[in-house]
Amino acid sequence: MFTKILIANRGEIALRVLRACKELGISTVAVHSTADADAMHVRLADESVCIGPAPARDSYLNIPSLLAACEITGADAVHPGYGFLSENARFAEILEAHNITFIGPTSDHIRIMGDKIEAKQTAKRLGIPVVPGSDGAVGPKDDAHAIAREIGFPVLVKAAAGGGGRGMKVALTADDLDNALATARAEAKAAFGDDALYMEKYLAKPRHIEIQVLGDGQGNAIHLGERDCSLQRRHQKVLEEAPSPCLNAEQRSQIGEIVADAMRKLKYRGVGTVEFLYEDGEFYFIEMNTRLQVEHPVTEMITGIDLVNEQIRIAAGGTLGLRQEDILFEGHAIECRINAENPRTFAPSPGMITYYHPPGGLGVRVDSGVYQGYKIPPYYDSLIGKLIVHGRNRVECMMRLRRCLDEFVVDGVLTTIPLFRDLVDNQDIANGQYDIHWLEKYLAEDKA
Ligand code: MV4
Repeated sequence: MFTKILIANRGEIALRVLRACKELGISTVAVHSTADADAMHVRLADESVCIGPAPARDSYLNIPSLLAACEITGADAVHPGYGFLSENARFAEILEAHNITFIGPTSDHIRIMGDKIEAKQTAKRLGIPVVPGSDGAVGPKDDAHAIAREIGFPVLVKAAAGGGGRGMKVALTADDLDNALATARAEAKAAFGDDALYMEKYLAKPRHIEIQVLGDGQGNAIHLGERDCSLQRRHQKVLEEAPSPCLNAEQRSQIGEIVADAMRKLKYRGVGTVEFLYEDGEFYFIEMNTRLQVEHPVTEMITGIDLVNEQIRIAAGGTLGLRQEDILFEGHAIECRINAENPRTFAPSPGMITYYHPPGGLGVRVDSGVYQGYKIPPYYDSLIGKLIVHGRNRVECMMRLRRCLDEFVVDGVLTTIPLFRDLVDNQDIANGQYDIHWLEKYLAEDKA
């Protein structure tokens, strides 16, 4: 096992990882920018190192600085959290070259899944159902119109280097196709320096359902069920739940087994998430994330499994101790992302938290790095915490969530808490009847 882990992140996820390290008896090193000297992750870690100025590219994304911090403190492993360098294959390689363990998958697996065309071809080869589309990239010399006719309109043009919704263009009919391709190519070139494109059948009203997997890199892998993450705004998840209101146990185990089997063949190591669009009872692979995700706690709440503990044990060479039949799904969990933002305009609202009172009680978890008197810096994303609520069933979970939202006080900055108070009283949400476009429509109507 490791003796000292450096946590290459900040905020609530740095605390989440710290807690897992403490329970394993592993020393911790926090890193921070000059803007984060007063952050909670710095206070709770055994040691801390300032790695640069406020802008993330000079600190949390600064690989030489992070290497120096490992060297100075003698850390033998790095946990990247999510975002920042968590899906940077080069970072994983550099650490390994310095005999420091990257707590995550192999750099090869990170690289494959980072290229959306390669990811999709790999998924398909491993038996995962994918969205019908071009088999690989659509080059400038290919007959894009013939491919699109084969797929059937509307088609969606996507960037190989994209993901998270960037560089996508819909072509409703053949008349739109040249335009969609040209715009997508120009945007992809500018944003990623890679203009490789592919095409897919456009699914009009799907849900976003993702499967959590855990593998040990030695051919053992299990699934931990799904999360429904359909409630998004501008490709940012807002509320996530597990299980999905639209799946039964049989559907869960069917898609879960397909994904777990694929991960066994791939010899995948660590935690991963396989993302699907789900429409009319069918699953369609879109992407795979090779990191711990923001919304991992809803899975932890219904399975009782500590995903960060598993990540660390597996990175240290441990085998998967859990068998698929050991995984039992109990009750229902919902996560609300609490952002320091105006709940109507979503404009960031940094500043001092003058009063802070989180909810508590049975089935309630608050993952947050803030405290009363903490000054939220303006340089990073606006997530200040997550409220995760568990109940024996979805109805109990929703009632408990409503109670928790009433209890939650964050003064001094604006937060998205009022939005969640509205959502828990909405009939569609109560019924679990929503798709990936529901929230944007709701927000557009609400403003009228
Ligand atoms: C799609 C799609 C419809 N059809 N692919 C957006 C982010 C990226 N991960 C994939 N995305 C989509 N891919 C096909 N073939 C619609 C979306 C999409 C979306 C997906 C998940 C959650 C929210 C979304 C919001 C808009 C569009």
